[in-house]
Amino acid sequence: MANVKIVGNALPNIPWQDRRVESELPVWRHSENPVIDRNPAKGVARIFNSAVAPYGDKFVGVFRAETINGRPHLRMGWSEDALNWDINDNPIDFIDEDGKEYNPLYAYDPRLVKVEGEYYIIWCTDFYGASIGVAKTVDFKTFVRLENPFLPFNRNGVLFPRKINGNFVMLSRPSDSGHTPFGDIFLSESPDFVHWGKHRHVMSKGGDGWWQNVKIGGGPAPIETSEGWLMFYHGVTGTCNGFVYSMGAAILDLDDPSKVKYRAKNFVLTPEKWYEERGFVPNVIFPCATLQDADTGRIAIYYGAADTYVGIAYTTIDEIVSYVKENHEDVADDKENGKL
Ligand code: BMA
Repeated sequence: MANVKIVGNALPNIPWQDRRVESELPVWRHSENPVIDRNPAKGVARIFNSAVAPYGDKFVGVFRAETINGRPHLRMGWSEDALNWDINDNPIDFIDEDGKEYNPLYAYDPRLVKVEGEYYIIWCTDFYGASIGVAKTVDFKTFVRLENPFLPFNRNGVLFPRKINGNFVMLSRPSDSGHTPFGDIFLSESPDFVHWGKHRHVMSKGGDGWWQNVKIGGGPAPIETSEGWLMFYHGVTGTCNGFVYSMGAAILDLDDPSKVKYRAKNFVLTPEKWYEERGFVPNVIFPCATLQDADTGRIAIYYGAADTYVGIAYTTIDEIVSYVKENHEDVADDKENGKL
C-alpha cells in the first residue's frame, strides 16, 4: 500500500516488473523492451511516441505510425496485456462534427485521455504548420475531430484527465515552425473544448542541469495524486551530434496546475539502451502515456525510443514522488510573468 495516494481506479492487470538493476534513478525499464519493434504492421516501418489506455478488461492504443514511405499518421491497436499489441491495418479515419471526412495531412505524438467517459486524442497536426489536433471517441469506431484549439505553431498538447474548477485543462508547447530550439510548457483552459483561454506559463526549460536546457514538452496525461499532479515530460539538450531527449518529472498544484510545486533537477530516464540510442533519430526517450494502479501505486510509462520503438518503464508513486521532492530545484522562470 502506497503512502502517496493515486486518485483513480485500480488496474490489477497493469504490466509490471520489480526493479532488477540497481540505479540511483526512480524509474526502471521493462526487461523485454522494446515492446513494439520495427515493421510492426503491414505498410508500417516504425511505431513510437504512442498512447495507451485501459478499455474494459483490455487495453487500447493510439499509435504514431510511420508508413514505409515515411508518413506519420495515427493507427489504433488492441492488447490483452498492454505488452503485445495487434495493430490495425489502416489509419484512423476521422470525421468532423458534421460527419464529413476530416483527415489530417500528417499526425504524430498522440496522447489518449479519458475525461468524463469520453476518450480524447490530442496530437500534432498540420494546421498551416505544426499545431495541435483534437478528436474524441467513445467506442474507438467513430472518431470526431473537434475545433483546432490553438493557433500554429504548437505541439505536445496534453489534456488533464478531469476538469479543474469546471474547465478542461490542456498543456501545450508553443514554438516556431520547425524542430524548435526553444520551448516551455504552458497551460490553457476551456469550458467547452472550443474556446480556450486563461493561458498560463507552467514550467521553463533550464535549471541548473543541462539535460533540459533547450526545450521541454508535456508527456503523458498528468496523474492525480494526494501530493498534486504528477507530470512526466521530456527535456531536450543540444549536442554537437543533435538533440538528446530525456524524461523528467514534476508535481503541479492540484487546484492551479500552472504552479510547479516540485520539479526534479535530474532526468528520471535518459537514453542508455541500444533501442534508445540507435534508430531513426538516435538518443530519444519520448513519454506519451502511463497506466497506473491506484491500489498498489504502480505506474507503467510508455515511451517512444529513438523515433523507432516503443518501450515501457516502471516506477511507484511513492518512489517517484519522494525522488521529485528530494531532488527539487527552484527555477526562477517558473513564476508567472504574463498574467495581469
Ligand atoms: C520532436 C517530435 C517528436 C520526436 C522528436 C525527436 O520534435 O517530432 O515526434 O520524437 O522530435 O525526433
